[in-house]
Amino acid sequence: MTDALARNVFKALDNFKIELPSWGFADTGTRFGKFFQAAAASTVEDKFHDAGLVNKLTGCCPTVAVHVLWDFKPGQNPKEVAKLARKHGVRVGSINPNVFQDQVYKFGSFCSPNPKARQEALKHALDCVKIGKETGSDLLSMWLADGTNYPGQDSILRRKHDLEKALQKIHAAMPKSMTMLVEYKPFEPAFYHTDIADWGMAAAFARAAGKRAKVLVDTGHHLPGCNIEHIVAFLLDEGLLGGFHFNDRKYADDDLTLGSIDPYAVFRIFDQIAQYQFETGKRPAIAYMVDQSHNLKPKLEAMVQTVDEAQKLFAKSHLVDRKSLAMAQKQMDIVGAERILRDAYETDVRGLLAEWRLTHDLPVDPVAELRSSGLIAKLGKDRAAARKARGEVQAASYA
Ligand code: PSV
Ligand code: MN
Repeated sequence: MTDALARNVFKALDNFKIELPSWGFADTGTRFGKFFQAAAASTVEDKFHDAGLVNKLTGCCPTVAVHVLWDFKPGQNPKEVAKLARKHGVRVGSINPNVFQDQVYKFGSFCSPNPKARQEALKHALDCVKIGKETGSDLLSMWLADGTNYPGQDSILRRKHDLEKALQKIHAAMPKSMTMLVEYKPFEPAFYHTDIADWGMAAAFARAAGKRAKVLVDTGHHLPGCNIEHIVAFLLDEGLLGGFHFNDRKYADDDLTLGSIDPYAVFRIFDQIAQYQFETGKRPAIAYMVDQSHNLKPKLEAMVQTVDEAQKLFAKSHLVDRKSLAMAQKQMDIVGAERILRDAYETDVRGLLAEWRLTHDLPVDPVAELRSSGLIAKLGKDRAAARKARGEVQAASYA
């Protein structure tokens, strides 16, 4: 590898920041059960502590996504939460309204046939805009659980119109510095139709909302076989790619570690972004965020593993010989073009990444560093004691 190429990868890595989800550090489960971990975060400060630790180990996770109902106490001054984040060397990142948990949202939020639910959802989203202003966040991440379970259950058109109106109001309340991200999901928790089922609907809703609304691509939210990198290239060209929620899935959205099932697919996503930058010279702001709640893997290890994996696949995408690729494409040399992509993908970048880490005073293998540190066991003991002192009971964990 030439020095120039290595420098190019280093520069790309310097600018590659990944946001961690506060909810990825707390005890979570599936709808069938919850398996507890002694070291799981139980307070918002624990979550920032853990995110701060991942940031220290990897050097690329300065912000933490917050889920408003889970991370802010009613009436709490949001500035206090922002201060807690700073105490642990991180900042509050995207603000995630929660319009799916309360009883009033039984039939949806912005799309509900119940006007009370629509009003509550709007009020909550507007409060989230305020929280964003006070915490210094510039991202409002909109995911709705809205949808129906049965044909005929509700008017799909009425739901669409109500959602458009709500998004416009929220967008109008946002400061100029804020971007709204519109996330889509083909199913779950609604199983007949979801109101924002795919990227095309998310794009249409974003356009209807206003100029500062873009699409959020959660890598796990696609039907099997979907060509996600094509979606990414298309959205980039439309100026509508806002960001990602990283995770992987084998069948449906199941929060698996990014790249654990199909690393080549993740590489191809990064490749389309690098290709777009090469062809247009533009550097669009893209929010790279993790959205994984591990209920079996130790949460901190899984998070560091995810970041490491993302950096590897990202680095590989910056090894693609873009000029030769353009030539092969012009000559309609399919095998030649594919071999150029595969060459980059098959390059072992672990040495390169280790060098980049050394230049930033970071551990060369952050997963190994965490695993050998004994930190997770220590946190488990400390947090068990803290929970006991607070009178909280966590079911005995298996491991
Ligand atoms: C929904 O499945 C989702 O992907 C949304 O981004 C939520 O905010 C997140 O997971 C946590 O529930
Ligand atoms: Mn998501």
